[in-house]
Amino acid sequence: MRLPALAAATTATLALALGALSPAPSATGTAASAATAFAPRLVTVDTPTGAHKDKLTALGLDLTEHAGHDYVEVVLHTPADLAALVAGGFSFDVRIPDLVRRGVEVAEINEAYAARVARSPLPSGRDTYRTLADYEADMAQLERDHRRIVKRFALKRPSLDGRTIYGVEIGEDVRRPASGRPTFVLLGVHHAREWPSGENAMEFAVDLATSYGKDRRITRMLKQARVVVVPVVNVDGFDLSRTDGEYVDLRALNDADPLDGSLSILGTPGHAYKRKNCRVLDGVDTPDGTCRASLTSNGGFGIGVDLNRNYGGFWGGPGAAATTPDVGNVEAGVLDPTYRGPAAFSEPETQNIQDLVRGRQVTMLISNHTFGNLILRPNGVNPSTLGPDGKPVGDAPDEKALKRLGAAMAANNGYANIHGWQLYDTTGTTEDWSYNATGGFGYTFEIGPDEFHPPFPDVVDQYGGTGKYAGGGNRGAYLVALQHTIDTAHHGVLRGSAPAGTVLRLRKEFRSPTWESAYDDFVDSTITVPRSGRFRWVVNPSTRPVVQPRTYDQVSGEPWFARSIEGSFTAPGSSTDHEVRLPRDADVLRVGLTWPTPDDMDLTVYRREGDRLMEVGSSGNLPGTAESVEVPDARAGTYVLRATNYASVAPSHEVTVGAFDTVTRTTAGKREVYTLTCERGGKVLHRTRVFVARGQVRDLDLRACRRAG
Ligand code: 0X9
Ligand code: ZN
Repeated sequence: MRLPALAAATTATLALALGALSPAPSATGTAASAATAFAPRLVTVDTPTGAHKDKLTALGLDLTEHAGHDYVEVVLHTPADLAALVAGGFSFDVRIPDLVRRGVEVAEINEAYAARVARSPLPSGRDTYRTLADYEADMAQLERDHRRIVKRFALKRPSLDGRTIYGVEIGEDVRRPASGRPTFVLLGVHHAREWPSGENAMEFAVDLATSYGKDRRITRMLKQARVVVVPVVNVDGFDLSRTDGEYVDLRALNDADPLDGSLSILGTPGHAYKRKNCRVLDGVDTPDGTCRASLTSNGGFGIGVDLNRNYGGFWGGPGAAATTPDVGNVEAGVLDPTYRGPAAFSEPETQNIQDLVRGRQVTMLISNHTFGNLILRPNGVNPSTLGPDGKPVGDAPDEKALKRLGAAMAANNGYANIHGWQLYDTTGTTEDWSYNATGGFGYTFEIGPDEFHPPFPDVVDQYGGTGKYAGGGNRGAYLVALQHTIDTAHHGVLRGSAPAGTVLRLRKEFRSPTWESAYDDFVDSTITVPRSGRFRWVVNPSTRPVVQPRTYDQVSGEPWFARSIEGSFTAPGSSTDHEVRLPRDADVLRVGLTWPTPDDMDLTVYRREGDRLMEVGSSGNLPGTAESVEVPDARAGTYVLRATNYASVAPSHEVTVGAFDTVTRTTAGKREVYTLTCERGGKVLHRTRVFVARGQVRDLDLRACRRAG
């Protein structure tokens, strides 16, 4: 492992960090604040019911994707975070008590690993995490070593701190036009602290480049597709996290501390656990470096826009914080970990990916994150959620195929193949936009079991797979994704003949729905007809998933069974159970809880199964809001309705029950077409409309292009 030079600049950063910790540090004052400093920690919060999860989400804490049916892991950055959790009445276990110290341990493990192995089994042989400079150097080197198949390129917009963001394009004869070959986009590090997400993407790029010509399967696929890898989307955030991560580690290793160990334990790990980008003020490009200098009380954690809530897909909906905090949210607003930004695509980093995806036929996309060992597919919100059009969002129209491909990838890395919303709702994520705007399949990978940036050997294991998954891993999963990229059973094919050298352009303009309104969007990609005069263009379907017909169930009329039960005073912290017998199966069972005071009660609904109670729904709104639970497909039997006094002085409460039938409805849906133009020297020679469905091959008659030319 390489140690960074501890230069004057680093000492200045340390002084800044200290300044943030105690405004006027004197020698003794600093020692005192260091001794009492709050160590950021990872805790496992008990969430035995859905109501607990709702309440936890409303606290605006830094929830991780690592969660199960009865727990969620949460990073506590500040004493205020801890206080909010305690005040919320949550019980929790501390999993990593001090993330700064854990950083030291990880550094030591990495150092030992690097000393032990000359070369790791990774395609690059690397034995420690790349810095941003390493990524840039490696991409440049990969191009130098493999000029026929690797092209490095700069994304359209620089980062807020003025950095150029690079990616690599890989494929046979990459310097020639792609001539109708589809693209697989592989992304890393939307979230600054999620280092393995960049490593896995970069290693796959190295793997493809070095396997071409040696591995038959890879060589064949690189003849038919292009792979675009952007290993670090959030370059500013990553650089802060990566350098502070290392720096904190060194500070705590006393012998490497530039200030002699006297200041070795700080209250925050600097930016090591930063998540968002470097936007300090909405819409304002502050001077480069402002982000690093702006250490807030929680180590810079609050600064920035969450890039994975800033995309246009359902932007502004559930699971993303707005600029103004909701009532009752402790940290929501611009400081929230899921701050969505002031508008869809307000950030240069998301605009870059939008440009990339709309300018090619991206038939497959994976955005890598850490952690949780998950493969997540669209949509990001529960299908029963009422969407922007007032109707349930429903499943993605390609749900069956998305699930099947997820399973094929999961067979390689052993991850759980689930819907994005199964852990918590999100809107404005990468794949919710890319899938709904283009029809190209999109997934989030949550790499690794339990840490944002674990010891490096874990990266090696995740990439290549271990145990049952040895020889598979993320490498195997990405290869399945690449196979899907070229599998025309899932895409459209346009083919025909046109004069060699003609530019064919496929364009579609549309309004992409956000949660509140819609914005102008488009896709626009071109090919140049090859010398043979024959073209074959693999494309996404012309109709977007988001406008396809979708089926949902709607409650019809009055309840055929209704009950209202009065409950008496229930002491704080305790609960009262009420029972009802549902005489026959109901399409929907609705249960409500109200009480006369503006404080907090919760509702959990159970079905009696023998002598066990199975939870079938729960509701935990903020104080002053009534609770309601909807149980779909409720079978006849006994239901227990539990009213819990969370923090209420109410002398009584009322539980209502209603059973309803539903009718299945289908939205109208739309059929969309592309506009295809033939162009020469920028002049449009011919224009036609093209409809193409998944799996459809369209023979196009472009003789008109010839005549006009
Ligand atoms: O919250 C996120 O952005 C992702 N998890 S992370 O811990 N890496 O931050 C998950 C995004 C996709 N997940 C869902 N759609 N639920
Ligand atoms: Zn993430």
